Amino acid sequence: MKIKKILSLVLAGAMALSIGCTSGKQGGSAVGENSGGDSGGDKKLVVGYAQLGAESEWRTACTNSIKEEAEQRGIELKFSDAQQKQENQIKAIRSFIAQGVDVIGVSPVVESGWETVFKEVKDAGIPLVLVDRKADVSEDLYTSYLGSDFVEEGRKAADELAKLIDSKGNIVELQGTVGSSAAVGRQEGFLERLNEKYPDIKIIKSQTGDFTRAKGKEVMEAFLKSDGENIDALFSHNDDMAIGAIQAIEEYGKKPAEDIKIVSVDAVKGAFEAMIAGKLNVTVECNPLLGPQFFDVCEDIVAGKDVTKYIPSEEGVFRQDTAAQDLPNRKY
Ligand code: GZL
Repeated sequence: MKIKKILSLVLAGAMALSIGCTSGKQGGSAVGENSGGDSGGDKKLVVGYAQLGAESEWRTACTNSIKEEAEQRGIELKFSDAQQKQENQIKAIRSFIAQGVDVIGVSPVVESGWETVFKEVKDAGIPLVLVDRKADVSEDLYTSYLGSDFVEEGRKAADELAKLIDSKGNIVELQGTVGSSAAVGRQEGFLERLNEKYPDIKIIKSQTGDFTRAKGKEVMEAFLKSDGENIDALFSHNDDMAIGAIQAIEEYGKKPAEDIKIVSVDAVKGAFEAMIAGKLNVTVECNPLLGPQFFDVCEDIVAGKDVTKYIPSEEGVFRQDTAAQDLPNRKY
């Protein structure tokens, strides 16, 4: 066992050396260090954060919240952007182990494939915090999960869509990243509510747009090509894909939010701008401003305090009729 542990640390050290380092605010695609901590002074908290990518407005807001909060608290943040590739997140986590950080945070890009590396984190005696997205691992491999109830977000979206189409009609669905807890949960909640309450709403097409505007537009174009005259509404797992779909609907010659009703998730600024322009009907909030909660958990763990296993985010629903008065109050 001892040999194994030494070997895994040597391997992790080698990984750390093999990963290029970029520093500063952007994070780059490798392990970087922002200017969170100053050079001297007493031992400061050192946190490694394996972010999954920069695919959406929501993700950018989440990253900014993490970096700004670390800066404000004088925490040394080692940050990596995996560009939506799980292997890059795993490399970053191994690098954090080799650097001996105090706590590791990760937003798992997909739910599966984490058991081995999370065991390495545990063997290294480093607490692990799941942020935003969940991982399919046993609970003893992470200290805490903080993020949204994606299933509830899906339920809310179904109720909002039903109101817009009088509980009947054909809809298309733009799913998020395949295998991600956000997409899995939102689809689960949406279907559960349809089966429970809305038998006359039919999903005629459903496909992933990987949470990006470009892919959302591309998939919506395909939906319109095959079923354009038969679509009453769109459920999009995030605002970025919905904004891409809005462009596709307009280019097709229909009015978004009128001819085709649209409900999406996140409540980023772009969604409020689309609602004010009359092109989006509803967005279900999913709070990305997780920096303060995340570093509260990190500090509590290091101070030896008990932390709860699941820390849910508080979230609402925002509609077209109040978008103009809501927008000035939005923080992301
Ligand atoms: C949700 C988050 C999702 C957002 C998308 O917590 O994981 O990923 O809904 C983002 O915008 O890409």
